[in-house]
Amino acid sequence: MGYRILETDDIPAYLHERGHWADVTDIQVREVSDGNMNRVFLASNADGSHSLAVKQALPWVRVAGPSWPMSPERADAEARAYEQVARVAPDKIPAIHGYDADNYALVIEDMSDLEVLRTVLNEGASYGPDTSARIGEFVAQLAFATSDFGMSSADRKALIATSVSPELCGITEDVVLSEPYIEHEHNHWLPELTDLAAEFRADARLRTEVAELRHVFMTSAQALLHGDLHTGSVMVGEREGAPVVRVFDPEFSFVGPIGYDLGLYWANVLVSEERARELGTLSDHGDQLRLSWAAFETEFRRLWPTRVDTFFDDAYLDRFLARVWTDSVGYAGTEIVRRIIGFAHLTDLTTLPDPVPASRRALLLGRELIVRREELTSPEAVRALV
Ligand code: SR1
Ligand code: MG
Repeated sequence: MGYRILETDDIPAYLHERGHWADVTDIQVREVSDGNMNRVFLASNADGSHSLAVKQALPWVRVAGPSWPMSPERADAEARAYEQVARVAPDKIPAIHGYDADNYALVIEDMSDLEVLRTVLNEGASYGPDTSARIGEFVAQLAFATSDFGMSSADRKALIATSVSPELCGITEDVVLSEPYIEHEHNHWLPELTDLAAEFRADARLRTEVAELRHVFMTSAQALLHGDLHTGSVMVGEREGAPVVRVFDPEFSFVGPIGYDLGLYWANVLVSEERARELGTLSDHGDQLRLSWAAFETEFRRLWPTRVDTFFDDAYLDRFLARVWTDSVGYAGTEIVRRIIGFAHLTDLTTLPDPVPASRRALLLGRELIVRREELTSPEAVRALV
């Protein structure tokens, strides 16, 4: 049977047919779609002993509707990415119960006992000691395993070929890495930011720096990325008394520059900090960039002796990590900017009683991160700007 868009009422029979649910008289389903792109349903039985999530890609961008068509094949990229992460960091993603390529639907672990990191932070809670370190490790483990250090050159070529994702990369090249710096119908901003939006569009230096980051995004094939690693792609909580961090939604996955994953996380951390500053709820925000970088670097260096190609020497590792750092700082800047004057905004700012001061501060920080990334060589240097 071909592709059909699933509705809430279809889920019981769907899960039964796919072998995930025995008793369809004991199932409750609700739609919990939240992100920009897809539909998500949660199914559970009456006593809560069995529950699953179904995520289906629609043939359009969910929040825009059919006027913005988008191939549902993005779900194939997501399923492939989960397969790669499951090899090296299975503890940091949800359990995957199955992928239905005909319907572009993933059946995954129900994580409704956990919370989206952005929601936790928006409510004024802290990150806790583990979250950013786990994210840094996640990026290092996925990146190392899928780089030329973790795979043979031939296997890498095959991975690059199977991970090509032109449509989703096209979204990023447009909505993140160009549209905010030109006139575009997708862009919108608070009226009080019109002066800065115009200033950014007229800033030739800024445009050239973004052009470079965009070109690196288009041409660098360092490792398989998550591709959209913002705080809405991370679930956190506790299970059996231990902290749990799960990264999900890797539909933007492709082989690209590692700094794009770290940079996206850092941008969302920095924007969340501006929200907390505005509300007077600052806690451990200021340490998260450093913690995630330290965990990334430590894990990457720990894996380095296992590299498959020892022509890459220790001095090259230092140079490589320095390049990843600089790219990350730049991509953090582009992610901040696009979330304020581009298409997709962040609830961190939009739900503030007065979003203007924090948005202005974040925009200016974003520009600094982009244009001064080569001189910002440490977490402390970035802190000094914040
Ligand atoms: C048209 S999609 C806009 C954004 O939503 C996704 O979550 C990605 O962040 C993308 O850039
Ligand atoms: Mg997403």
